[in-house]
Amino acid sequence: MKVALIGPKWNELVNAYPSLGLGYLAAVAEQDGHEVAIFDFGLDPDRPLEDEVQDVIDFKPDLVAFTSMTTSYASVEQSAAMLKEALGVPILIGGPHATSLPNETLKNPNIDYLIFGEGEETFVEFLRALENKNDKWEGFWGLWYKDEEGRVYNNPQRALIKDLDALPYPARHLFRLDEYPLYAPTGEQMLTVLSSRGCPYNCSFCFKGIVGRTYRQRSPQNIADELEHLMHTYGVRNFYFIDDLFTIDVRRLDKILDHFIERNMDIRWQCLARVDRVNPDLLAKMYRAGCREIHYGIESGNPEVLKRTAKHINLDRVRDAVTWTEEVGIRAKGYFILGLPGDNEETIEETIEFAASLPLTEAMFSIATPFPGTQLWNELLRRHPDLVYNADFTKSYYYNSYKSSIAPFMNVSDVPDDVLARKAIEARQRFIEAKKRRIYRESFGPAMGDLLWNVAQFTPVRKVGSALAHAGLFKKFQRTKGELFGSLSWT
Ligand code: B12
Ligand code: SF4
Repeated sequence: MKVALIGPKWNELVNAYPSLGLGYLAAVAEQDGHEVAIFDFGLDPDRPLEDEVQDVIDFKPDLVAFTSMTTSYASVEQSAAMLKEALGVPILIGGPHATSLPNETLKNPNIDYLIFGEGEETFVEFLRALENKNDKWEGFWGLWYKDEEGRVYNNPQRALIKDLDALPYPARHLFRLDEYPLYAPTGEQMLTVLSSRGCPYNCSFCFKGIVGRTYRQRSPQNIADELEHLMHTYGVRNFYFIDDLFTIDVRRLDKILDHFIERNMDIRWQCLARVDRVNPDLLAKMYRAGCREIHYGIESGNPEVLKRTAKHINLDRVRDAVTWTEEVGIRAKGYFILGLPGDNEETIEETIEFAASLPLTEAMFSIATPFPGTQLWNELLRRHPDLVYNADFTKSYYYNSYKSSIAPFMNVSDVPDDVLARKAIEARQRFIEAKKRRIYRESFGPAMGDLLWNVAQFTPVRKVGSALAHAGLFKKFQRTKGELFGSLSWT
């Protein structure tokens, strides 16, 4: 069968990395003998949807299959209507949005089938069944479908995949890999990798419906083999582990690091981690194995608000983890959420101050958005029982450019919308200022650092200082100037 897998558009934002979900689905379908093409409409936000759709029509697929997050679902609806009219073939959907709102999704007349949760096994069986003209879908685990009157039927949910090593590597050859704007700080290309699935925690803002709470992991050998394969195939040596929890199983991680070190893999990588799942020894070894950046979910600087996220971390541990990370030479990036339940102007101020006080290389401030299927969504429903899902979630993107105006979407805090939007922009500016000031203090000592910082607030003075620093006149300053100009210690 000819299968078109589609990643939808995401407003005016670029899909910065290929969907590994689509990559895994394509890989298992190819392994089963199907001809697969991946169309990532989100790679070029400015390209008209009509042109994207025409590419799919020209491919002449027997099946069109969409992935979708809630933020990009409105674009799926548009594309599905165009493709149904032009091709008349079955249309299937899977991914976080379909799994969080399956009934609502299947109400769309152009969407015929829905695969719930983790997709590989159901997808392969579905393709086989479709090819064999089987249309008895009752008892087909993981599949939702409709009858001719449009009534929706659901089958039992399929169990999570146990042996992740048994999956083929994602079919990266089907993406236009060179065009994704994902780079290491050195400007070199970076690829994403998934070494585990699932997370046992249940934070209030996080959607857990796909990979679930059971932590499943690939073997260290299998992960190191994939990286070597990527190095040889694409000439890439920078990697981003997008696992929810890369560091949760310290024994497994230790073995992964051994592979990287013993195989002499000249790689650089970054990962996501919880602050309570790192320690100084582990971080030092991670550095030796090529780790150069860790992203921590810190969420709030107010203990009560943080507690309500059910993240189960505390501010002391945050400070320790970030400090240890920076001390071993790994860049630390912090993710913060403004406008959580319990947030008021004071607690938001605490979050901004806390972020500014940490030795982070980077900080990202998002505005809380209650996605369907999360605890935040349930909290919103409790407050507004009549609330219905509204495809306007498209507008909820908060990877704000900080230039365009941002508006909170379904605000769950006690802070007015306009204040929240203003604070999100202000938070980033204040973080950057605080970081620069910290570097002055570290380079010249507290008193001299403060003095120079104050003087440097005058633009002409700052320009001269910058030029002198570049010329190597301030030896101590030279040591850290990379950080001021954004290129710290990746090599
Ligand atoms: C990497 C990532 C991103 C990347 C996207 C890369 C990409 N192109 O996919 C970036 C950074 C751009 C991103 C952005 C956002 N993300 Co994000 N992201 C992730 C993350 C961490 C990993 C995704 C992944 O690769 N998972 C592993 C693969 C194997 O799983 P999968 O993609 O879900 O695919 C499997 C199944 O869903 C299913 N499936 C998926 N598609 C299809 C299609 C068919 C036809 C079938 C049969 C099956 C199927 O089968 C796949 C294989 O098992 C997940 C968290 C997570 N644990 O998944 C969040 C997650 C997907 N993101 C989320 C959110 C909220 C966002 C943002 C809204 C955040 C924001 N700040 O704006 C944006 C929206 C982007 C958009 N395009 O609309 C939520 C989604 C919630 C929702 N209801 O939509 C998640 C689940 C995080 C969470 N736990 O809450 N994200
Ligand atoms: S935010 Fe992170 S730790 Fe919390 S449930 Fe989601 S993946 Fe797990």
